[in-house]
Amino acid sequence: MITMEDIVKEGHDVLKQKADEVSLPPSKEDQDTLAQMLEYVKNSQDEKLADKFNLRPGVGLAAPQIGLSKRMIAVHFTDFNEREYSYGLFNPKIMSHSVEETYLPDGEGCLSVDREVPGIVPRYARITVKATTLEGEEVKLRLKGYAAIVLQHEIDHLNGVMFYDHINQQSPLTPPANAISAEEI
Ligand code: FHF
Ligand code: ZN
Repeated sequence: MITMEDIVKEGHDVLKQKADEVSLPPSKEDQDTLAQMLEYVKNSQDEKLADKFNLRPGVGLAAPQIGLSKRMIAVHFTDFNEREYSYGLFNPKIMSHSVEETYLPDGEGCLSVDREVPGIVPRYARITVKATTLEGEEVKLRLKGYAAIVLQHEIDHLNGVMFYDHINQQSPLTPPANAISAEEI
C-alpha cells in the first residue's frame, strides 16, 4: 500500500526529470504499480482510511511522485458538473489543446510540496489526451475545465514540471487575459 512515506518531495531529482515511456503492452509489474497508485488516490479521499493511514487527500498521482521515472498517472475525481473520472493511464499524451486557458481560482497544491504556494496556474481550457488504460485499452479523452487541469498537473510531473513553474512571478494572482475560471466552463 502506498502511503505518504512513499511520496517524494520537492528537491528530489526525479521530480525534475523527463520520465520514460512505458513499454506496451504493460508488464504485470507496471500494471500493479499503477493499480496501487490509483488505490492511493481513492484511499486518500476516504475519510476513515485517510485518517487511519495519514494520507493527504489527492485527486491524482504521477509515478515520479513515488520515485519512479515512468510515464504513468492515476486520477480519481468528480468535476464541477458531477462527472466522475477514474483512470490509471500509461503514456498519456496531449494531442491537441485550446488556445483559451483556465485556472483554479484558489490555485493548486501538490502532494510533493509541503507548503502553500499562492498564485494562479494557467492551464489549457480544453485538451485531448491519448493514453493506454490500466486495462491495456487505448483511449482518447476530451477534457475541459477541472478535468483538463488535473490531467495537465499530472502530465507535467512526467516532464519534470511543477505547478508553481507556471505562476507569473510579477503578478501571481492576475488571471491571464484569455482565461476563464474552471468553475465557469
Ligand atoms: C492534489 N489535492 O490532488 C491536491 C494537492 C489540480 O500530482 O486537489 O500532487 F482530494 C498530483 C476534492 C478536491 C478532493 C480536492 C491537481 C492537484 C493534484 C496531487 N485535493 C486536492 C481532493 C482534493 C494534487 N498531486 C493539494 C494534494
Ligand atoms: Zn503534483
